[in-house]
Amino acid sequence: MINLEITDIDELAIFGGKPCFAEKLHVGRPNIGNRTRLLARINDMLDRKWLSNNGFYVQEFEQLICEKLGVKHCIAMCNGTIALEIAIRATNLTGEVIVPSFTFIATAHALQWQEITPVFCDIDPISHTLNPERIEAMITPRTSGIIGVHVWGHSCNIEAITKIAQQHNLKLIFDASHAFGNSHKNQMIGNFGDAEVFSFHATKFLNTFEGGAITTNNDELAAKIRLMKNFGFAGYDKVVYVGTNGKMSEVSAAMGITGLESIDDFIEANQQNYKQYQRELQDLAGISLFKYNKIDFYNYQYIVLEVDETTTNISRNQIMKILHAENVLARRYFYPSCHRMEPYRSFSPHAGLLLPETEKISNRVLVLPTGTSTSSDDIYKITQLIRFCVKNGLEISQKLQSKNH
Ligand code: T4K
Repeated sequence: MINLEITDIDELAIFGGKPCFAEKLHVGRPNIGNRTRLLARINDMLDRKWLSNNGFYVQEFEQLICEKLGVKHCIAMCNGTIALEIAIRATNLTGEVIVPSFTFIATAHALQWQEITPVFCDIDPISHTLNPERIEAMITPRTSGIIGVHVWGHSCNIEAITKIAQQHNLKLIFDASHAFGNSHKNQMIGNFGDAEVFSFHATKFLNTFEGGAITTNNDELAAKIRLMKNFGFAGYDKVVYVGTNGKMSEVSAAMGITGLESIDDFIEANQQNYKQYQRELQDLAGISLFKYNKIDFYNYQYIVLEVDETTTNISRNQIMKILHAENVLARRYFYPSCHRMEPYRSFSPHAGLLLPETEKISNRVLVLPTGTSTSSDDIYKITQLIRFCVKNGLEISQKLQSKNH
């Protein structure tokens, strides 16, 4: 194990020292499966001369996902955002839809893109997902549905949200972009609500370069989604529905199938990384790592730190700046939260008054590098840097302020 050589705050890169890492360390480095098998699939795809439009590999990928998740239908798509848009349209959402503001902007945009108003609801401070106790107060006569987001792969309080949706006759979709391979009380994510939506973007635990999918156990809805993602074509020369182009390409599906073969290795690497971060930060006052329960499966795709500045004397933003200078590109997901981004900020400038936990959490979280390309030495150095920042919190913070950082 290497030692972190910084002993004095002036040795930090932000104050002119040499960065701890020669190369940039990214959050969201892609997990890549077996290259030989991927390239063999791509060669085969080229030989078949079939590159898109519900090809051989897309069908295999969808089948594998159905088997893995124990769900009836999987419709693969070109990305998670289009999948969300299609799920929203296929479930007839209109007017207003209740969503968390603490999510990637795509969740809100997928609604607004279709002139449906996202109504932001506060989150639970522990799970970072929709707080069911806050949902009913957001329902109006225009509300047509709820979209819960399994943030960091931690499932929403599915039972409570489903009950509210049923009582108020609302459609229910889950944005499961972070939750591929995860479970909720012995059932795989992908089986809940009217439909669930996955992202297989390059930065996701399982990636298809760009990609996404909708899963559902509803036959009628699945048939409609299939039409919608292919311009509404129900056969040659026959369009029966308004549709768009949401198709996944063959090369993406080949990447997805190859990734699925290595999924246990990805989880193992992520879990080991998570445990190491946990071990090395466990006794650091003011710093906590997002917790997962012990009952469910997780992909541990995100390492999420919460910084309590009242204890650390150094803010989340200051720690991030220091890490960036050291070439650790930690990210403030999801800051600012959706309600503070356009157009939502202009539409509803006071939304934050109803979102105290969202405001608090979005000012505290920092996402750190993990995945198959993050080594144990990297994690050791990152955690030592964070420990150094907290140990010297006041001094560093004052020096940063004096230099207008
Ligand atoms: N719903 C939720 C809850 C989501 O989190 C997302 C996506 C969606 C919906 C929409 O799904 P998609 O339409 O994207 O399928 C990144 C991802 O682009 C985005 O997919 C993801 N959520 C979000 C949480 O993170 P950015 O704006 O942070 O991306 P970017 O380009 O800054 O990349 C993140 C880090 O990954 C960087 O440090 C660079 C590194 N990276 C990125 C790529 C693309 C690599 O090392 N290699 C790569 O190939 O949004």
